[in-house]
Amino acid sequence: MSDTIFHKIKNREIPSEIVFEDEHVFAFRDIAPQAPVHVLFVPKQDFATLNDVPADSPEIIGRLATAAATYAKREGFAENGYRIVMNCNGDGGQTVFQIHLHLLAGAPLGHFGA
Ligand code: D5M
Repeated sequence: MSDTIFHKIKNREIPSEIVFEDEHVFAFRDIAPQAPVHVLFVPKQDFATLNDVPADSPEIIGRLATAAATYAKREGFAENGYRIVMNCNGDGGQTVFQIHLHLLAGAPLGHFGA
């Protein structure tokens, strides 16, 4: 769990464009963007999936969402809008097992389902 690709990005061991960082969260551009803006927000504390975040620590997730909103406002697309998504385990489509919030923006996004 301490050697995922996202750890290597956090530690600058592999190249990535880090676009946001504070005490608790770092964020970088997704390597396979699904929208004109596609940024991943990752807590500096390690959790493999959303299921592993203690119920009495909602701030872990809250910080990801507020970091995404801060970034959206800073970059000027907050008013137009954006989407945040977190995938969990197989059916959710999770492929990297270090929790992360996807921020998608830059174009009207369709509704989605199964
Ligand atoms: O999302 C995992 C996301 O991680 C997926 O959209 C690709 C992205 N990814 C994988 N490797 C990299 C690197 N090296 N840089 C940037 N982005 C990366 P999930 O929700 O787990 O499916």
